Amino acid sequence: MALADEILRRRTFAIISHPDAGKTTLTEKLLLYGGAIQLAGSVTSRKNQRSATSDWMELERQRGISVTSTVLQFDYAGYCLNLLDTPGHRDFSEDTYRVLTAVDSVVMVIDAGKGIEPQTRKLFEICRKRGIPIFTFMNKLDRPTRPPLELIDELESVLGIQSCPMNWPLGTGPDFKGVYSRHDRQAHFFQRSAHNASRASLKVKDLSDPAVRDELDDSTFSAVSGELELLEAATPAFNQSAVHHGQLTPVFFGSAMNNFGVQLLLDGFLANALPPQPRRAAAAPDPGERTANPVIGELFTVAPSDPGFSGFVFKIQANMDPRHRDRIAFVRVCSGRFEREMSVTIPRTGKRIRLNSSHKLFGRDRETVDEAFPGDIVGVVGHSDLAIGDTLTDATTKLLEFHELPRFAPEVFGYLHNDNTSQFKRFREGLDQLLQEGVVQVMSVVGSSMRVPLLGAIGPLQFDVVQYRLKSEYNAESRLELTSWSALRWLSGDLSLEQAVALTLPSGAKLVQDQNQRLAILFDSDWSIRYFTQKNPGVDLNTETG
Ligand SMILES: Nc1nc2c(ncn2[C@@H]2O[C@H](COP(=O)(O)OP(=O)(O)OP(=O)(O)O)[C@@H](O)[C@H]2O)c(=O)[nH]1
Ligand SMILES: [Mg+2]
Repeated sequence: MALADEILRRRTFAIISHPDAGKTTLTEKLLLYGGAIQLAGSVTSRKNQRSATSDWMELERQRGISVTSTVLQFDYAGYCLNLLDTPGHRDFSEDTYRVLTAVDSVVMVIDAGKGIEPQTRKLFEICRKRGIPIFTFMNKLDRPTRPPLELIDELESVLGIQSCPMNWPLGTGPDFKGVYSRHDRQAHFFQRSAHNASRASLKVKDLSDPAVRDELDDSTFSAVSGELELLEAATPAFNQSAVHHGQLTPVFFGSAMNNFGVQLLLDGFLANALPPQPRRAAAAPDPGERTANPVIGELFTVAPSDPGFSGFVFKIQANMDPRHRDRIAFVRVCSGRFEREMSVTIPRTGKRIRLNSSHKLFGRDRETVDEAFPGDIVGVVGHSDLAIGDTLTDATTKLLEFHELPRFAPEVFGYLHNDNTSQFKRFREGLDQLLQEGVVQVMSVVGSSMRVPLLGAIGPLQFDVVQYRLKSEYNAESRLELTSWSALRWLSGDLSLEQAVALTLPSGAKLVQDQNQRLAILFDSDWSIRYFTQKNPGVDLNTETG
């Protein structure tokens, strides 16, 4: 197939939301349609020990939450989908943000019983900044929900995005009878299937059909009719271009757990989502001439159809498969054709490496891939010099870099002790790996001779993951000593170490250097940050670093 055709059939998207809205459950059901898994695993069912394909990590299975994002690639109806299930918990949001740099659209899941929750709002804002098209799935219609019109209204009043309901619920909770598709005026009736695990069968009718009328009690019928009338008058007409620009979100209702409304979502998504999009890049400086601000010159556009290969690493994960115990760099292909054994340059180091082990990913499973195309996420194994944020280019592509991945300021800090010195080597090796994955950040206090690593995280669950993985993957015990610092602010790159040491710090604040030697200050309160700003006018404090 020609490069252009391969690009056209790709759809790369993430599923995002507040914790527990049903992302992993929806992911499982979407896989069913691709025939990618025989029987979708139920996230909570312990009875038959079937577990979700995308929550592969032991810790995720134990706690029933997603800790890390997962890539699943599968074919459906002639399309090649790269689906990324993300963790909803705020503590893992950096991983989710990185995923958002690698996709072309998102499906935002909302628990219809709760409406828009804080983490959904935050993730939505990131998507909006990036202009990513957003599709909305109102989930858990099998349970009592907020009034559907209120849910729609909230999209506009809380998120500020216009919405177009593609279908509409016929009752909710115990009275949930199905959904009505507005564009083709068809009713899809809800039927629970055995174990909620196989395809729910659908009967399709017309809403004016007496057969529909008979399914609904009087009050549901009149409520739905009224709501539909109101929608016609009050919501904008469907406009694909507005969807593509992230200004209008198509809304689908259903129940992921019961596999209801999932196919309508998938088909509506495929009919309206964009294929891989062009990306912005900058010329790469010589490795020896890098400064704190690596972006040089004007940004330019890299189109997927550009013949030269380019891509970037947005995630690193080790030990996904206990049988291999290796490290996978997740590469989003941006342009050209990716080939299994190709040689690529890493502009950050100037090094050329030959890729000898490249995989298509499906949760923790992998399969050797011979070629891949823009939009694909490829797992590259066995190159310890690849870091998160690295660009890869082939010899025919001019040296360029994608500057997609900022680091966020950690908000909890702790010293991680290794009390058992006989385990030190394993402890260090494990910690170095987790740092490369960006699970936590490490910093050192300027002028201190303390050897115990000082770690920073967005939230305390990240520390749990570090300690759990050190134990389970590296057999190293650790002890966390939390500190009272609660904020880190990076200083601007042009400040020298001498100048930074001379700054007036409030008591309790400390000057540190992060793993890239960038200077930052740790504070223990907002008050302390304000005090610093007053005492050091003209010194910028940054919550993100490039
Ligand atoms: N009643 C009902 N429960 C659902 C539905 N979809 C998901 N759930 C339940 O909601 C809970 C959370 O589901 P997950 O799919 O793990 O949620 P998640 O969004 O992936 O959560 P995190 O990854 O931890 O952010 C589980 O107990 C699911 O069984 C649904 O349609 N109806
Ligand atoms: Mg999940």
